[in-house]
Amino acid sequence: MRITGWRVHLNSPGRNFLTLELETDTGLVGLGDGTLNGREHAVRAYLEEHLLPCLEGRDAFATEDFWQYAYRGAYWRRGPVTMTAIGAVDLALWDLKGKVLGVPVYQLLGGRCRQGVMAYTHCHGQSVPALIESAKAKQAEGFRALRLQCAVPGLDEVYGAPKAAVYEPAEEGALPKEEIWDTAKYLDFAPELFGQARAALGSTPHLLHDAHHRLTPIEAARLGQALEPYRLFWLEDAVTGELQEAFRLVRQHTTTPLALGEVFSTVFDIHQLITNQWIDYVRMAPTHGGGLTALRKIAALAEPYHVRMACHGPSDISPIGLAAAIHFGLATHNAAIQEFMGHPPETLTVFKPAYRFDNGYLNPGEEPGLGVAFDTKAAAAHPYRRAYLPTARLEDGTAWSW
Ligand code: EZ4
Ligand code: CO
Repeated sequence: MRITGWRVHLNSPGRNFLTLELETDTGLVGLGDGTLNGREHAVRAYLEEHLLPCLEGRDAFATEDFWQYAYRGAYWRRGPVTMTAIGAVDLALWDLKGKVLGVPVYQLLGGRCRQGVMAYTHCHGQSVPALIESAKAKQAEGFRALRLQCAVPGLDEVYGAPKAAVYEPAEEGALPKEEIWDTAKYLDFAPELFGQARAALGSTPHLLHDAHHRLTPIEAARLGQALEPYRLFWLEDAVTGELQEAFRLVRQHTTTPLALGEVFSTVFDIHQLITNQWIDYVRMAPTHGGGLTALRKIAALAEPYHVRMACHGPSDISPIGLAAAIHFGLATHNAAIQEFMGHPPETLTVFKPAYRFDNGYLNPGEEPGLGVAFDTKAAAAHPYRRAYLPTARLEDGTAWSW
């Protein structure tokens, strides 16, 4: 099976997605996800101008050789744009391998090692009672694991708790929105929030929380300690991950499990965190971490250290990327949980996934390949619209991490 051509689609069915179609001499087409929220054109250009022209005529079965060629051959290594472009091709190649062999991708990755991949979903509210109501509604849909994000008293709008009914981080508009952040207000409120939530929801559901890169290590340590009585499944992105050894300090002070890595691109962003056992969960997704080829190796490194995989799965990973994560989660022994926000109805008029959520678990389905159909005509009806993720500033105007 040889690669004969490609098409890159940048569309906005509900939100922006970058989708790769890789054509072969068999007539089969492989699908990859290259969506990098707010930076879609950078990946598109990387694919169209730099990576795809090198693939004409290559063996589409040679996933490992492709990955090594694309990574080593770039000379300029790593980074989210490069690794998302490599990931898009890698996913399309795994999709093709499954399609030509007639098996779902999870069978190529080692086969099923659990009945389904436990999903967690997003719950948010402008007040604690509203948040608890949202959590109960998600429990009624079958979710056993809930990410709780709440408005912080005294702050206008914070990450994960939008005033709008639907959480969609990227906003269309001329320039990125600026949110005002105050760590002291947040740290005072977060333990109270989880105290009330645990009391209202009982001991059964797994509760998760995302601090979204806003704390210093000592602040994260304090938060982790304060949340210990409420038995979180994890505290995510407590500190930005650029400095891996920052987590040594957090780890020394708290038994709250720690998750990190949705913005990471390669194993070199996370290897010290894994081998020092400074975190418990790796949040890298196939889409942004260089594809399934790369993620399998990270999982293999993490396994003996008791670190587990938990792929990022917001709406800004397309159903193709999410399907890859679900196949990976089903076949990887040290995969723990999968983020599952779902996608807006408009998105699902273009992408038709075979994966299903049922009674708290995700299954990828038995379609050959990744199991997602992509309707190019329907996609073309939704042209790309520039959108940005927000930014953050402290109350005195200091630029901060969003
Ligand atoms: O803010 O994907 O855990 N999930 C998250 C996401 C991110 C968005 C950014 O594009 O943190 O909601
Ligand atoms: Co996150």
